[in-house]
Amino acid sequence: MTGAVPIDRLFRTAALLAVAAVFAACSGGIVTQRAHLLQDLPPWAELHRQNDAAVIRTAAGEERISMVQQDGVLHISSEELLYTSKPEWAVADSFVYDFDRDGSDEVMLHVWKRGSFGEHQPFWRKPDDKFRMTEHLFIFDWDGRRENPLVPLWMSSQIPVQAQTVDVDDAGIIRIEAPDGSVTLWEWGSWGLVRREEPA
Ligand SMILES: [Ca+2]
Repeated sequence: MTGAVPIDRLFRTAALLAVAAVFAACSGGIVTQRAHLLQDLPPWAELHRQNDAAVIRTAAGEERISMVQQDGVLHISSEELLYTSKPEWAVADSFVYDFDRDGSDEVMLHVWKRGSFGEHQPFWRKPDDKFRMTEHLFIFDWDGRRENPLVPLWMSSQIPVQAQTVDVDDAGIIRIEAPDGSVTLWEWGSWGLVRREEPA
């Protein structure tokens, strides 16, 4: 039987090639979607880079983490990788603060994504709303014991202002600067962020 290839080996080879082709197609699709996501950001959008150590205060104590952010992807680690932001998000910036003043810190992300809503877009919205790049502020509780330690606390739909930069001061006041230089201030209300009047 020299030179003959067993039929089961042919099937295995064909199956492996098929799996490889599907994997290449899928990963290529993800890369392409990601590239289009970043390309479709408005020219004034800024995706900040950071490589910072942070301390998160929880009811059980303090946890030291590192937050590495580059090209719209955020990684949070302690001794091991704990969190990677979703591939369909471009994370512009991230913050740790006790926004709701309950004694435990939250993580807030400034995110670009397609569409104002998540999976459950209201039926009366136009289909093309799903593809428009929109800005969001997402606030998460932190639970380092969970597989995904970011637990959604408040997930905004599209924010009503353009945010080129977002900053948080020592009092937890969120300062959003638009590309035209105009500034709005936001803070935690009874449930979620509310606009704050400019100080006199
Ligand atoms: Ca809190």
